[in-house]
Amino acid sequence: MSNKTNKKRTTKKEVATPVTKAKAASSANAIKVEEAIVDKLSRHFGASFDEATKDQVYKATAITVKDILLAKKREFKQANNKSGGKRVYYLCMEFLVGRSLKNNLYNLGLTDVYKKILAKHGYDLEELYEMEPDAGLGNGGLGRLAACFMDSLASLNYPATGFSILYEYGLFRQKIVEGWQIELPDVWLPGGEVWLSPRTDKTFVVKFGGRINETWTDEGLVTEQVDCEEVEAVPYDMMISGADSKGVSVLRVWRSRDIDTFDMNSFSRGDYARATLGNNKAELISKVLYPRDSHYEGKELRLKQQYFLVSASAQNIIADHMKYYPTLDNFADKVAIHINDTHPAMIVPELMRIFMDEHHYSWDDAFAIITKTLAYTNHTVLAEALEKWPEDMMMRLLPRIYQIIHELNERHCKRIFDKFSGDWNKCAHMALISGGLVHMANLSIIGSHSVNGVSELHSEILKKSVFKDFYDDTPEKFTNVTNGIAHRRWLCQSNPRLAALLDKTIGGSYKKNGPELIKLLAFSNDNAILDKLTEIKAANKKDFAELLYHDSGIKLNPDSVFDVQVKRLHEYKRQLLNALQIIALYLDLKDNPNLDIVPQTYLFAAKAAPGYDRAKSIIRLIVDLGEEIAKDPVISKKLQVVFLENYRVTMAEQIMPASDISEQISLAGKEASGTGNMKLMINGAITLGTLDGANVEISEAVGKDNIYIFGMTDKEVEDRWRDGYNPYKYYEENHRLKRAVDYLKQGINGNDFSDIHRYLLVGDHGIADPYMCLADFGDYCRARYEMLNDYKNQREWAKKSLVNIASAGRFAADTAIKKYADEIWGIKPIK
Ligand code: 26Q
Repeated sequence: MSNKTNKKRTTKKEVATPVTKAKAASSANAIKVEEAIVDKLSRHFGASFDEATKDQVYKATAITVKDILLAKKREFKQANNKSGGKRVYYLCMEFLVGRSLKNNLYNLGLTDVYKKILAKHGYDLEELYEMEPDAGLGNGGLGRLAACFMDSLASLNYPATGFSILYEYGLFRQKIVEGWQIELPDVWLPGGEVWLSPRTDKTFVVKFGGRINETWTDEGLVTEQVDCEEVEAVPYDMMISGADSKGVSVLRVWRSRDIDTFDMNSFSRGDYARATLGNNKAELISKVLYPRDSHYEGKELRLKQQYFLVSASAQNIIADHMKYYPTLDNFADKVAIHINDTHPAMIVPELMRIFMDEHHYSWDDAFAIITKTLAYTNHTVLAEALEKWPEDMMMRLLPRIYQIIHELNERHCKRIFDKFSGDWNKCAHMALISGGLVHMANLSIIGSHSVNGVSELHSEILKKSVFKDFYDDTPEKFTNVTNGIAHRRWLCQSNPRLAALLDKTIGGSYKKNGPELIKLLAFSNDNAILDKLTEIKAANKKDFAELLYHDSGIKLNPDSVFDVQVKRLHEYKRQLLNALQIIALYLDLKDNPNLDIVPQTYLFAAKAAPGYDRAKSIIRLIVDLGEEIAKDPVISKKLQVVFLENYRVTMAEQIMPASDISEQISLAGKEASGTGNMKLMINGAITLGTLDGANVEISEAVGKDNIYIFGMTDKEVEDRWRDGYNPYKYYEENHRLKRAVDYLKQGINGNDFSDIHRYLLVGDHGIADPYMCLADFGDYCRARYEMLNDYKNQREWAKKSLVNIASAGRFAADTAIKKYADEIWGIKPIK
């Protein structure tokens, strides 16, 4: 900018206009920010910009952003206090936050300010982003959903706190060695800690084990837990800014600490090792995230983690309430608490304990208030994922919680028995305790006023089958809230080229109002825009190919179609079905290398739970298949299969914008919702999928010409089971399928996969082909064939892509959050 313009800007007349005011504010901002970074560098690292390392500059920058967030949060909290409104507390064992610097700068509208200042000192902001490790405090969909919700809550100005655990190690880092997944610890704190503010003044004590003492005093019955292990819960706050809003969400994560860190007796005896032993025991609770999803495992430490989260959070919520009100009578008017999946279900008995033992409420009064406060979301229908904890473990570890659950069960079973005239079957299904196990989903339902699934289909399945008896009992509790994604992160930040095109065509209002993306439909016959979409996708694919080459030396052909299946590895998600289809194509090409096909690149990324052998051998199959194909100089020009190591939020942000085909091929009725399907859709990928989870709603939104649906419906799946499923029949009937399955036995890349062959045809420790890959194979190939044929017409393809982008607005997390706020939590935005 010339001096002349600068001078002009300072004339009296112009200073008064809003535009120049904003500019002046922004340069004042810039000066403040620059000073702040210099100050942080000096105070934290004793360095100047010139002397500091890149890591130090990242940290100093992050700390200045944290300071801005703190100030913003303080103002937001004051406004909330003034309004006396209700607040939501979102309890979840997982928050898969990913990186924070880019998201917070974007949401604060400060990206350009920081970019300029850092450039002035020779730093590229994009490069600084790369210094930040992902906060991987979650397994997958559940944890990422919680993180997206924090973003929306802040952006819509809802007062919200997320509660979780500060795992020292997040989800393991995945390495692939000779086709096998190896798990390495995820050490994220050294770079991630800058986002956490310790609140050592706000600790709570969580009790495990011991005995329950009941004594009658003048004030009535006093219940105490004695001879128990006491663990201190220390809160750390992570702030998440809303976009273009006053709101900041607080994610409060608890770290466990031994109260008695030092054993003086041992020390005096000279046993120094034993003197500090206690330390490690309590700290174990927040040491590591359990890497299992979709499969429950009754490990004692996990139960301790769950109660640790629940108890610290419940005490915190009640203490906060009592700071402002003299009573808990109005608790449900001021507080909404969300149970995200059953993992925090012990909040029900924990609140009962605090209400009765500490605030002397009667059972009935406590229960009435608590159920009005709590709401529960279910995220799975898989039987093996439903949590059931051994009764004796709970009795020993959490004696008071067990007593309360026992009493809840007695009262609940009696009521059901009376209501359904002695129907024992119903009682057995709905009991909180049966067969020596505590059923956490049943506990969550009876403790909540609202129960929801995460897609329309899933919520229907809950009512019709998984929770049918509860639905018959209290139909008014059941509802649906379809999942959503933080579209500002998954579209605006990860795909800046597409965001710029949208800004130009439909304006920027979709950022605050996702459904406005629908305005893009007006351009569906505009060839210039369609060509631009094709160009953007090509540029994104090229970027991704370069990044991958730089990071791992793998070369992709950006002119091929990028077919993407990225998600956790699970049998029900059917990565194996995709692999079988690739094998069939590979064998076709071996027969006829001149086959006229669109060149195809299959990109897989998935972590398998460490003990999940079947999932691990499917990874190995995909890796070996990729290597085998790569050895063939002719076929590899048309077909490439790549398994990307260590899938995580940051990788997802890079891959979504570069995808053409979105594989959403779970067996119908198994995927609760899926959210990767939404992220791919909003980036213009077209879904190849079954009528499962939110795919059903995606299909309704885009119309049948803009999605490729195949396979059985959930109803057909049920019928097929009932009639007796026989995978052998499909194997015999479909020549390509038979060849592909038999090829597993022949050896791929020198490795034998007859275990998978057996699994599909005769059943390896169980029924054959339990997720019906063989039944859906034929229709999958049919849909894929049509899809690839349509891909050849790039204009038509771009049009489908445009319709997908335009229709993705209803899957913005903001939409889901508004529904939770209005219909479930009863909270209002702060003015
Ligand atoms: C339970 C007990 C012990 C140890 C671990 C667990 C555990 C941990 C994580 C059980 C399940 C999970 C995660 C489940 C999950 O991510 N579910 C996904 O949730 C998404 C958000 O609603 C949906 O989109 C997916 O369909 C669903 O699979």
